[in-house]
Amino acid sequence: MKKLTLVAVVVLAGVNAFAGGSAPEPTADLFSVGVFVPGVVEGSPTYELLVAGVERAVEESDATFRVVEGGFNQAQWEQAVTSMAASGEYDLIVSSNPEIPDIVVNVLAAFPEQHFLLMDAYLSGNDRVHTVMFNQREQAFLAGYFAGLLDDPEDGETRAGLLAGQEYPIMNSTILPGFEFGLRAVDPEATVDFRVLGNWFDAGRASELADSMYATGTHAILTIAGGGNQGVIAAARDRDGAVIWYDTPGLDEAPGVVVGSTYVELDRAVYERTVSAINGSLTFGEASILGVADGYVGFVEDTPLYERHVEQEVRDRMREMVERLESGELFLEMSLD
Ligand code: RBF
Repeated sequence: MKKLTLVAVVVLAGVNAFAGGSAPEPTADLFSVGVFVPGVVEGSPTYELLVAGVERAVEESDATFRVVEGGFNQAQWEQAVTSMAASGEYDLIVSSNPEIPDIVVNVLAAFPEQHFLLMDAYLSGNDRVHTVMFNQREQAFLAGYFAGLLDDPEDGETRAGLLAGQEYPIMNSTILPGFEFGLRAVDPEATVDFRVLGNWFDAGRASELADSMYATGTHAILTIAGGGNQGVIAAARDRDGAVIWYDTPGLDEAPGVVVGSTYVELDRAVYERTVSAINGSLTFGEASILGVADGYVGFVEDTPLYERHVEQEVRDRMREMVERLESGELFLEMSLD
């Protein structure tokens, strides 16, 4: 993520807020955007995309924004969002994660005028809320298919790992099954070694878990664990394993170690919608789901590191599969819980 010029201000115990970019302090005249990050930005690809997209929208418009990090104590999030709404400071509060709609509905009961734009979330028909969900079944499927192609058929069984920061409905109903489905598209007998870190920050523990996965026959691990992702990279270096990145194009994270990456253009989606909200043209009450055929989800192919570290045959088979999704010939339905 591009580093912002940040001014730290503590607004709530355990919750950090900072004013972003070159934008001045919010004033009554300018459209004001508050970004609530359910966690911390650094180390979480999905939140890096969120802040980058809003920042770009605000920079290009006459608007201001402030980022509030909710931290890792999820029990504090509702209070933090309530405080943001109660301040009356924000024309729009932007946030991201599948659990946020429940919090927002509670906050709206007390502050019914507040408008919200929620990414990586789904809530239809609430006239204060616009949501965008990404097709994580397709995204995880691509990661799983790639993991399967990487596995050497000479090894016998096909096995790949998935490390999640925590278990949550979309992880269990969509991401894990999508990953497994992709893996089994290569080898119907393949198995997933699914592990849960229990938080979104502990790189030391993530490294231990990844180490035990690599030691027991897993060659590639898809890591969706926030700050824990760095621990997976460390274990992969020790064990000569492979890492698959998820939301941001991740091959640069550790060249030759992170060998594959899916991407989601959450930054573009939130940019477009924040601009619409500033212009007064965003439709609240609307909920969309964007996938590969819409151009918002994909697999990173267009980079020299991919060509350098992944065999031509694997790249060709990946291209064929991505094309099937892009053309709509193959579509994997996203379940919503
Ligand atoms: N993903 C992260 O990368 N970092 C986080 O701190 C984080 N916290 C989450 C907290 C909750 C309660 C839930 C449901 C999901 C969280 N995610 C987090 C996962 C995120 O929403 C998304 O599914 C993944 O980042 C994959 O796109």
